[in-house]
Amino acid sequence: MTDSQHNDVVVLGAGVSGIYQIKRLTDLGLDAIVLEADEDLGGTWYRNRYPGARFDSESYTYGYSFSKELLDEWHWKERFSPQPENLRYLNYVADKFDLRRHMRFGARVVGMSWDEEGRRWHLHLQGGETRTARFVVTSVGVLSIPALPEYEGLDDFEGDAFHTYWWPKEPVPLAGRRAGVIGTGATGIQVIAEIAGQVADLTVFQRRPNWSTPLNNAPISEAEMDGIRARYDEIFANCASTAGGFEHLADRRGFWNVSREERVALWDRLYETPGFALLAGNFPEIYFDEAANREISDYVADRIRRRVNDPAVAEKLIPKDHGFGTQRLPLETHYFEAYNRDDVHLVDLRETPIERFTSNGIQTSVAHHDLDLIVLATGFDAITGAFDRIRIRGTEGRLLSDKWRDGPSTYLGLLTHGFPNMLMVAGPQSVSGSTNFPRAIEGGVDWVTALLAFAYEHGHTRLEVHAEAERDWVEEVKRIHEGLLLRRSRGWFTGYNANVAGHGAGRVRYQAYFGGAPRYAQFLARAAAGGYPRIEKS
Ligand code: NA7
Repeated sequence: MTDSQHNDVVVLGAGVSGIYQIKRLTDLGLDAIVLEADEDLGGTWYRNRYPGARFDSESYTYGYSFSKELLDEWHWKERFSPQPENLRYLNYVADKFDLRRHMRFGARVVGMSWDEEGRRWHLHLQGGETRTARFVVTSVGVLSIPALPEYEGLDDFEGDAFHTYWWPKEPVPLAGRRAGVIGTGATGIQVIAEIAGQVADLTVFQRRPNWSTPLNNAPISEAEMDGIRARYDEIFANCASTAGGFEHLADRRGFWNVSREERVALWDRLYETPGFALLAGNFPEIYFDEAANREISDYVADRIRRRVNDPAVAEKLIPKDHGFGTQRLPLETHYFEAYNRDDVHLVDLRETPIERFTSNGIQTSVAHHDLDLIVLATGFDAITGAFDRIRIRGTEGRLLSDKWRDGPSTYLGLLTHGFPNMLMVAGPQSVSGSTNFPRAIEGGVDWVTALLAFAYEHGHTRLEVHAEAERDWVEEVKRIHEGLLLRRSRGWFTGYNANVAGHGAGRVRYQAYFGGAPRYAQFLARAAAGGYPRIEKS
């Protein structure tokens, strides 16, 4: 045991949000430190090194907006930048602003308990070290706890097997190998499209297909980048004005006010437009009107049929259990064409389930698939998983994981009653999980920073949100959720992952706020106005 060290603020996690949070706190002159469990910074972009990992957000909408100098210096090389470049970017930011000196790596916080008398948090690190902090800001990520499937014999497999999140730093040989991919979410779809043709043979084990539309990636030349730099103010203003935090503007003509031909003309154009165009540039009715949603779903299904040669395979790739845009939409590059290759095979796990892993492959109910490499793209214990991994004890010794057993309960995703002085950036029930991540976390970090500045200015050493304010927010989260077709979907947005105990049982966890970025920003502004009236301060 080493002696306890104290800071004004401890930030948990050095990913996209932790990096910006420490910048703002140290600019304020607070004594703040980031504790990061990994051996370096970057979070999602440090971890996810699997082939094909890249942004689905336009790169220039993903970068930080806080520094004009940074915006002027950085050249995004591709419209949707790949993982190695994204990690370089985050390192560049940390080095440019000299933030590493405020970060400690290999520092995993496993417990945190509130000391009412001392008005501080006691933090317990793996290895026995303890520290204290007046305030703790969690920036632990929404997709930072991978979920492994519970197949029999998982450990018997003697080839290489990796969850995509834990993909090794050293290159994994692909040429000449027989690969299997389990999972067809955003990650699986990126991996499959990337390694098809690189490996000798690829078998995709699909439980449920996802809707997916073309990414339409392209390089960004120097001249284009100059144009983007000149437009940054407009780009960020556009992002702030749209529900998803992207530049794509929804079509407000009214789904039923235009003819079917006009709708299809729009969709034809959006299908060829980069990024989430077909999702975010569409008629808002597709999110809540069943008939509208059916029509766009049929349109995207036809697109899939046109791209996949074998009609039986095409049908298996078309979701039948959820409509377009009601789960997180994966974006793809020649994904559907991969299935036209002789060396790519689709196994439908609903027809022929996996029975077990063997020493040299996967046994389904009808066949054994010989494999050298298995890619587990099986998703995450999303949004609340990272909180559950820390034993967080609030007032009266109550555990946060007990409070949130049936789903999180927060005020704006930023605070939770009974856990004073704990602030969450990208917390559950914020828009961070449901919109363009950096755009959302900048708003969250700025809000948290302003609250802390307010507290220090007024000499407050204890901040706790009123229970009633939290109830009101949870009601808002539920009300928005229930008005959308996504309420019936089974993706991580709504808290489902059958690999996480209790999260696949058909019970919705209101984990994210789907009211959109502008509405959320209004709530943030109102919450701060008049000196944070719904937060008890002393
Ligand atoms: P997702 O979107 O949660 O996808 C996980 C996929 O893995 C999904 O297709 C699952 O099928 C499948 N899965 C999970 N467990 C199993 C088992 N046991 N057997 C077969 N298939 C399984 O995670 P991603 O990593 O793709 O994406 C997460 C986010 O990262 C993404 O949205 C981006 O924001 C970045 P299911 O649908 O449950 O039937």
